[in-house]
Amino acid sequence: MHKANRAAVVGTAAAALLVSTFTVAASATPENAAQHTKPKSDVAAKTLGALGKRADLRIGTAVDMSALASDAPYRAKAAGEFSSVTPENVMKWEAVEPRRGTYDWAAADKLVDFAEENGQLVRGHTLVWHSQLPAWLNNGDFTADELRDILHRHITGQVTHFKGKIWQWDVVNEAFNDDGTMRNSIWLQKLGPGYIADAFRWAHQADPKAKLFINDYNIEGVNAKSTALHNLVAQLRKEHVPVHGVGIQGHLDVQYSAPHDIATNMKRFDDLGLETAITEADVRIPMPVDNTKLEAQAEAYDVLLRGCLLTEHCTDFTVWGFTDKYSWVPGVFKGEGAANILDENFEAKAAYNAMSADLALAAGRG
Ligand code: 9MR
Repeated sequence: MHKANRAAVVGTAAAALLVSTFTVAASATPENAAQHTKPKSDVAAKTLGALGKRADLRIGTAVDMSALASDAPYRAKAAGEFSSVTPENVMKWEAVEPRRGTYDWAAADKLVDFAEENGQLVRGHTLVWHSQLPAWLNNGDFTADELRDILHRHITGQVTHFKGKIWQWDVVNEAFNDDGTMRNSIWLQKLGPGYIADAFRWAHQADPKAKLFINDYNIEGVNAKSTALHNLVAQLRKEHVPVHGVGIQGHLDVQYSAPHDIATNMKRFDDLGLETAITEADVRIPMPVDNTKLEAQAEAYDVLLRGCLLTEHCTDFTVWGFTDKYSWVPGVFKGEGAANILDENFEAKAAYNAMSADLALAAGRG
């Protein structure tokens, strides 16, 4: 189906779904709330990945490599449910170059092989970030020239190692503060804002076919941060810097309202000729979980997915882990958790069913 048709269809269908979700959330007893989210059996039989393909959309997950190695049901779901994967941690700089000049690609290569075995595409995550840098780099006290050379070699080395195997790279991650100013990272401090254009140029030289993304959180709706990012990518495009896409992470919390203007925001990037993707969706819940919170969570996933389906060049929707059994959330947000679409026993939650229903509506027409 042409994606413009997909958007028109989803606009109507998802709006109806959203209204019914609101109605249920407002008036429901736990029993009928659960009933509402039961998908029709033909939809339940299909994986998110399969439904997504019919809507011209890859549905991905971040993968935790220790869980993949030790937990057979986890491995089966990761292999069967999704059509793309992102390494949650193993392609980060501290993992791939723990000592200066000593590279360790083993874990990342394992994920790339896993994806190939299962017919999945890979999102590379991430080349330039302020976090999860190796200690030798953080403590190195390098001059600007040295640091520029180190960054150049890192990007060239990593992108070359995976050349031809990575669909989309998160080249630059989390470069902005929420107020729209640039994050005062080691890169900005020592290299100035030009490090972003350099990073894209170097990545493109190393693998001209990979799609190159800039990725961030709290940019789902129209706000100071997403506007600053929009201004930056518009400028980069004008200068013919090879930036191809914008990744919207999508880390939400049921305590805050879902970003209902996400489609308006994503369209701004689409209008610049860029691809977009939801790259790290999860929706955390203040514990304990109850059905009202699960419905609110389903609605937030629905808003994110609908934003993507309504945007012509939104190419993929990735959840940041798929089961509550493994998640970064409880370790970082005290008293919160259950942020994923399957529970700890890999059972579908309302959020999974909402995604499934959205994709079925988008896929079934046109
Ligand atoms: O999920 C990742 C977690 O296991 C790591 O400890 C953490 C370290 O900062 O990074 C998490 O993933 C982050 C991602 O790479 C970038 N966006 C925010 C994600 C959640 O913190």
